[in-house]
Amino acid sequence: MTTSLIENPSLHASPAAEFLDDVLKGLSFSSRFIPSKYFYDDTGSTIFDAICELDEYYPTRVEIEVMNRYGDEIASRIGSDVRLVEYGSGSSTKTRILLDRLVNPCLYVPVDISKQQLTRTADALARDYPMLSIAPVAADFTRPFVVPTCEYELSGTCVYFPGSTIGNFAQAEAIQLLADIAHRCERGDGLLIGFDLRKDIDVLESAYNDRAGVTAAFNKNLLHRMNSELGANFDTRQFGHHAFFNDAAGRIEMHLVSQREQSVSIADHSFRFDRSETICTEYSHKYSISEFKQMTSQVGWQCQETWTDERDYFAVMYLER
Ligand code: AVJ
Repeated sequence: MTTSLIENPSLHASPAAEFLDDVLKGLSFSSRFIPSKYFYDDTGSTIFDAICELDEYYPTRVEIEVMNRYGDEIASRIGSDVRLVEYGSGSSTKTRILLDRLVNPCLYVPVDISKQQLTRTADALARDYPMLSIAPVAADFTRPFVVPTCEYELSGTCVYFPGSTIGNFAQAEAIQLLADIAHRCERGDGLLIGFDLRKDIDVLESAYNDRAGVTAAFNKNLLHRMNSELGANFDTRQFGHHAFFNDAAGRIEMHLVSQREQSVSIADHSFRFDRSETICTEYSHKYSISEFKQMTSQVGWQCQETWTDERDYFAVMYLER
């Protein structure tokens, strides 16, 4: 049973104005930067689903493998009669592994910035889990939002944050977000989080520079989006895709690289790009388990258990408030 989609004040009154604001600000910085949340318009979400099918892009596949292998253990750690709140629910593929194993979850709250995908996913889940109460929330989870409650007694809340999306935040922002989540939780509530682990640089860089160029299309979709939604005049052929591992910062960085000297106008602003000047469009931090334990314990989370795949490529960690 699904309640109608809740639109949260955390979503800017006009997403377009916020998009324009963030782009004008981001392109005015000396090291130009556009937040990766703007990848996920409908086209971007579809391209991302294609990325998850790529041989080189292992995170999604490996996380699903870990969830399938240890799903029963994980579900029993979470316990029965919980409210499951999922950040950045996307297509909820992994959620089904949990929902198949959780005992009497009393409410599932998918939270996502993409309303279309949220509605599609909630409807599909409602069909497949007719006994489950679903309350989808369209919100930017980096901002305060209201979490729906359920009509009957629940044993607690488990926040589910898969997909290494935590890796897209600069470390200070990631710590702040984990603190905000803790702040919204009661003592004893849980956090089940998936994060990508540090590994051989070649494996990492191949995952973000796939041979078929799908990640490049994902990255360049941002230029198309700025042209269509903000009236910009990016010549998309004059920007290339580049992703590399910044060892010192412990993260993959994705950039759009200007192929020649050029100017781009957006609204009544004009931005000059030198040849090989870049726009950073995404960070994807890679952590060790000890680093992540240390980071989460700083803001009120205590690690209870961690599950990884045989090659220690990806970790799923359960923590309690
Ligand atoms: C799912 C958002 C975590 O950073 O690995 C995939 C997004 N970017 N390929 C990631 C992404 C390039 C992905 N996240």
